[in-house]
Amino acid sequence: MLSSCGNQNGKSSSNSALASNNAEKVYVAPGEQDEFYAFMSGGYSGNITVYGLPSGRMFKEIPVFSQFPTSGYGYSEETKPMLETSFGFVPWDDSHHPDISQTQGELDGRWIFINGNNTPRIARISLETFETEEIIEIPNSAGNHSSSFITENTEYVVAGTRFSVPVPQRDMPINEYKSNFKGALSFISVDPEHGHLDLKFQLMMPGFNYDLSHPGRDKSHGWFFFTTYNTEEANSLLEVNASQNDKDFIAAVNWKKIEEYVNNGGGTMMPANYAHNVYDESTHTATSTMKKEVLTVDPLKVPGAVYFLPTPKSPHGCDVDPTGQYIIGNGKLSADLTVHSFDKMIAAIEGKKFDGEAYGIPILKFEDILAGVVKSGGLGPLHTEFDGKGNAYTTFFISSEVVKWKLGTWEVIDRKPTFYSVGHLMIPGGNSRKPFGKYVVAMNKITKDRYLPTGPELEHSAQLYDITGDKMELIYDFPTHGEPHYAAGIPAEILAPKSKKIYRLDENEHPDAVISPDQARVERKGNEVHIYMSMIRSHFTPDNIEGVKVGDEVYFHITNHEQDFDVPHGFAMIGQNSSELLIMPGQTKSSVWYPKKPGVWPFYCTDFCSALHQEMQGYIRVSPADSNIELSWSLGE
Ligand code: K7E
Ligand code: CUA
Repeated sequence: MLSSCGNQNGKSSSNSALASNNAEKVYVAPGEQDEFYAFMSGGYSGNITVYGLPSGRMFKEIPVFSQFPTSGYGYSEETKPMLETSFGFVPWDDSHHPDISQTQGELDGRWIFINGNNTPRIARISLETFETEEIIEIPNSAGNHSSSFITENTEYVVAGTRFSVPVPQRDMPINEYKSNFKGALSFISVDPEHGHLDLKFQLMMPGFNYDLSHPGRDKSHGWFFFTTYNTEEANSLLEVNASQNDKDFIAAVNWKKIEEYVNNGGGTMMPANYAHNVYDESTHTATSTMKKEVLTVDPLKVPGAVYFLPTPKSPHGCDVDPTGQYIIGNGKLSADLTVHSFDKMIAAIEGKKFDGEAYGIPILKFEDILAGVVKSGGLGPLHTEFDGKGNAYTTFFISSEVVKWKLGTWEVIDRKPTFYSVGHLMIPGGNSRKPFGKYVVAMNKITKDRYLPTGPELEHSAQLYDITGDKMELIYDFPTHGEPHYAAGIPAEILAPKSKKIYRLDENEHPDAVISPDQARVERKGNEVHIYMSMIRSHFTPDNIEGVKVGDEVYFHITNHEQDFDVPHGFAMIGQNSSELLIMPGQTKSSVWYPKKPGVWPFYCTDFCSALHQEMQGYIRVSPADSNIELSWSLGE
């Protein structure tokens, strides 16, 4: 018996990465810190989770598109506007692709962006506070999947529609899809100082499915590349009908050219309706505005701006190497990887060597632009990342492996199994000019026997490989939350020093803040009762309130007076149809409560904040609707 140490799956230690030097590679001793942050998309959790590498320890879940009772995000009065859309309040989304802001093609660590795939949105998250600061809805889109990827100076965050739709939306027969639906590619400008988002223009492309995208960089900066599938424009049974064409396209978009066209007054303003939600850090409050128009661009009006690169076969990932020379299309129904050459693409465009057109957009000749083919021997290639040392790493979903190959020679150098069915992979900085090629994280769709069973559903599994040598070494497995699709990693030394520790009370501009305890008060305006409260270890001011009546609408506005790092307080009220509030030092948050029954009802702090945390509590007396008990409040009386 070789497997003698209780391993029920009969795996020997050799394929379980138990070599002691591998254990040392992921061991971050107590009190030590990780070398990298990894931001994992949450998929159907709608959020982002933050991990350390190499330890695989989870540090935080950042709420983005989903209500999050742990902090009160999306429940507090201040953050509810973040989740407003043209469809009303949408407290959930499906987030796939985080991307960290860049300056000159290198990670600058100011913001991270992520897409909402379902109700098309793009979010910007501060990497100082790890809070979602802005969400913009994307009109004329559906299945916002080829998003959110940024250009190399964070000029734009780019979003492409996976599902083409009627533009403008209208009631029409589904089977008239072909040549009537449109695919919008949206370019959202990012204010260089504050990061504010503005939908600058939408390119109205033929009605294909725009699956993934990546920016050109360095020499190809100014271009953006989008994979397409369903160039057949099928509207039913796509698994068959969208797999007819031998080749689909990568759309190459010269956004600099379109920007110039738009800056010179080009494009057509079109009525639209989409939400733009902005969180203000000094008032700790978000506002939601509905935008009423969007600038659209017809690609045929800007000659030389858009070309199609034929790419076999229903490509998924669309990745650009750190030099900007190679554009890799991962045909998910193909065994080989297709690599296009940027230089050859430019030469073919200049030589006007076209192979026909689609809806007026020139198609380049496959042979003219091909840099090479990677004969991988794998099945189901999805996504590629780069180590900055001339190597690329591609995931294969069907054959469950990561394949390492060499840019330029296209030879396969190494392949390692993943357990199981890998989607994206991530090398910190792997989507920039300067990757940090020490680790690759494979994000797997299926977990099966990797962890103790937890009923029918297991958390997805990430696997960490050391890529410093010629051969990849699997060194660790760790569970992830939701369904990470893509992730973004960054050296800790870029982010950790600027991480915010407290909100300064003297900078708190929340209109309902209580800056000193003597401002604490309770006010009645008709049937609205506003409780302006402060909190500090270990009491609320006030903690006894009387004169509230059944039928009132009670607003708590609570300011945390702590000015020490990592001392939040929580607030929870019995029977409140909302979550707690977790309030950071110096911050103000509000929530609403509808008292339904007469009685004396307690509230308390939810975060164990001091030895006397259990004493941090109070009472509200609720009287019948017709009571004439005066409003009063007190502390220590
Ligand atoms: Cu391949 Cu949404 Cu980027 Cu999942 S996507 S894996
Ligand atoms: Cu404040 Cu517990």
